[in-house]
Amino acid sequence: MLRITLPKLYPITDARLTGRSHAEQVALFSDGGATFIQLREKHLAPREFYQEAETALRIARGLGVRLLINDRADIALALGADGVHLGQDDLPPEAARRLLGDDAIIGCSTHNIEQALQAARYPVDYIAIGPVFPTASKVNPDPVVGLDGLRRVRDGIGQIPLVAIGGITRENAPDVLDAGADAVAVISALLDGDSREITRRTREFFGS
Ligand code: TZP
Ligand code: MG
Repeated sequence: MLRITLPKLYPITDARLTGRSHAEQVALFSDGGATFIQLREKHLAPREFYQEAETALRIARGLGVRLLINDRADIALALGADGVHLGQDDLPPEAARRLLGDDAIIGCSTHNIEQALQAARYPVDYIAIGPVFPTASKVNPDPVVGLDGLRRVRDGIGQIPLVAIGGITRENAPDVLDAGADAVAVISALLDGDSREITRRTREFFGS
């Protein structure tokens, strides 16, 4: 496992929301200052996602961006991506660690304190908790955990980097960071408007 320091903003791609390729979204997020990005694709067949991710990874490498693949440790391994973000129904983190090795970044998505405490016993580099607030970007989201739930997770998992996700905006991000998140993962608050707008929204999360 790596000891990673997460940047405060962790943008996630969504091709349906924007109609833009994952590669283009990576370039726009990077223009806005992002250095750590997740490719999230819930609709394409694995082969098509693999091909899109290959292009996106080439762009990311040229920009000095670390790129994680949502759900698919196999695609992360085949591409040599920086890591994988695993949900509760994906490969167990120990199995993904065996596949990807010690240098890969493995994140684990959790939706309540019990899952977060369990994830803290796995070989993961960060834990994500959410939805912190209501979200429209996920099908059948779990109940919102709120800032109190986030604080409980922060207190429970020790030093493991914590990513908050779900309904996070530029306006509520400071409260989320105050509640103990090391980073905020964001989809819809970034992927709104034309390409200049996406870059501007990304930059604004960094406070400039
Ligand atoms: N997991 C929990 S909430 C969520 C995921 C993937 C969606 C976050 O998207 P948004 O648009 O930033 O609320
Ligand atoms: Mg998943």
